[in-house]
Amino acid sequence: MALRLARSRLLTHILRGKIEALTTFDGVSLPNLIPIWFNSSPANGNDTCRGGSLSNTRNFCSLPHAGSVQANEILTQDDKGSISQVLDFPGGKVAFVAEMRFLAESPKERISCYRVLDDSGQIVSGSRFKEVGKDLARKMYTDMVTLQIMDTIFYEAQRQGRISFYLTSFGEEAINIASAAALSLDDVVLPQYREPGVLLWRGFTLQEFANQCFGNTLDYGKGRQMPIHYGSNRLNYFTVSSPIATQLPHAVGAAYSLKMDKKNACSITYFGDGGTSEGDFHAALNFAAVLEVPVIFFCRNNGWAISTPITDQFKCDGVVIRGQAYGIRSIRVDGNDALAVYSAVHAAREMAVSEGRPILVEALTYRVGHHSTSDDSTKYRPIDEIEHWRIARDPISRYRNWVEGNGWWSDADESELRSNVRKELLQAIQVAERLHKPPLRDLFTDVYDQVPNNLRDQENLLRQTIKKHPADYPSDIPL
Ligand SMILES: Cc1ncc(C[n+]2csc(CCOP(=O)(O)OP(=O)(O)O)c2C)c(N)n1
Ligand SMILES: [Mg+2]
Repeated sequence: MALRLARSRLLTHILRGKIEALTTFDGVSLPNLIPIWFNSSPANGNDTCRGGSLSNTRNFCSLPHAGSVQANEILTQDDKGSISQVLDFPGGKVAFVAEMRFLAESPKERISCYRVLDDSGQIVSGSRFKEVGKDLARKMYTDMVTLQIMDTIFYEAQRQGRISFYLTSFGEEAINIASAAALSLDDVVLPQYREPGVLLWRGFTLQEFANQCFGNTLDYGKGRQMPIHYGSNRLNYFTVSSPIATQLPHAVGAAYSLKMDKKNACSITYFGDGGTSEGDFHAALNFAAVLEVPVIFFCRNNGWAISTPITDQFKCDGVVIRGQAYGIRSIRVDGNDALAVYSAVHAAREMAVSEGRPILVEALTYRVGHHSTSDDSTKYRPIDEIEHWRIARDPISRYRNWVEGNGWWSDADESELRSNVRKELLQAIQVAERLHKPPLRDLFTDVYDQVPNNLRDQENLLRQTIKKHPADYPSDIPL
């Protein structure tokens, strides 16, 4: 290959005069002027073209022989007038260099993190952000507190054995509410499971949350999902996906459909740091970049995937850096700063919708609660670490300081809000608990238009078993 390059350099010098007359040097390539062979020998007819995705690129892979990759080398002239060699390669020109240079495994400095509010809730001087007026600010604060109270009470209800499972968003209230506030209702949400605040923001009532957690007749999923697997057609919110990262490719598909229908909307998908270890994360980012679809990938990097810390999960600088690798515009943001999250998602949405492009947002935060009610996180992480984030980095009190500083919130507002939400939620739980469960038959419907024989057989078997052991059958599920 070195020989071929040297020979082609000689050739280019000979042809320089002619080339300069023909080349505009402003990005116009000269496809067939100075072809060179590189990469592999054309002699081996069995070789396949490297990189299947390139095989349909004309002039690049010399099909049907597919023995080598043919590239076109052209001349260009830099600002100082010296001649350098560049390769006109699909995706843009690549400069040749004499020096053998490996890309470093990581940049010298970690990618910085955008924030608007400092730890005490003061605006950081020089910060640029999207203005939040009084009504919006109060609603954001109200919903952050509501989410926290909802988590506390449902968590207790699980501990009392009234619901089977629960999962809190403690510490991630700003991510939930501020990102939701920056979206439009037409935007399609594909959540993981730690984002009920997005649904709350969109108008899901405490009664609707309670109906789902208790799996009663008013639960939209008809009691067939575990608690916290909320979903709402009305609010453009896909049902929560617990198999990690499956929602990411779905979000790309949803965005592609929005693009084809020329809708003024995007899709947004939420996922944790753990989700980035799934193949679906990589496939989704790549598809989104190549298809140029309006999707926001919102990663809640909360440091832990159940008991796996991020240091056991990836070696690179978090998640944001991977956006660039896939050709996606990306930002890292302080996930405990509601104003920063709001501004970043607002800007991300603008770009996604108006330019038809994917955006990756990595929010740095911390999962203050246990992973779920099936977990005890003190077994694998220091209590000091949890307490530091719970107290010193709490997103709600930080944001409250800012809202209060503007004169938009008071102690009286605070106690009224807390007592109202508590009352409303306890009432919702009582109602939800008293309602019947969906009938047994619902277990077998809604997947197929006609219930197939194998499911009918299962239903019959179940009914026979219940007849044999009536005492073991829960009395609140109608037969
Ligand atoms: C495909 C798959 N693998 C494993 C699990 C078990 N699992 C449930 S939650 C979870 C951790 C996910 O962590 P992360 O994505 O960081 O979200 P977080 O819980 O921190 O919000 C795992 C491994 C699963 N649900 N699905
Ligand atoms: Mg996590």
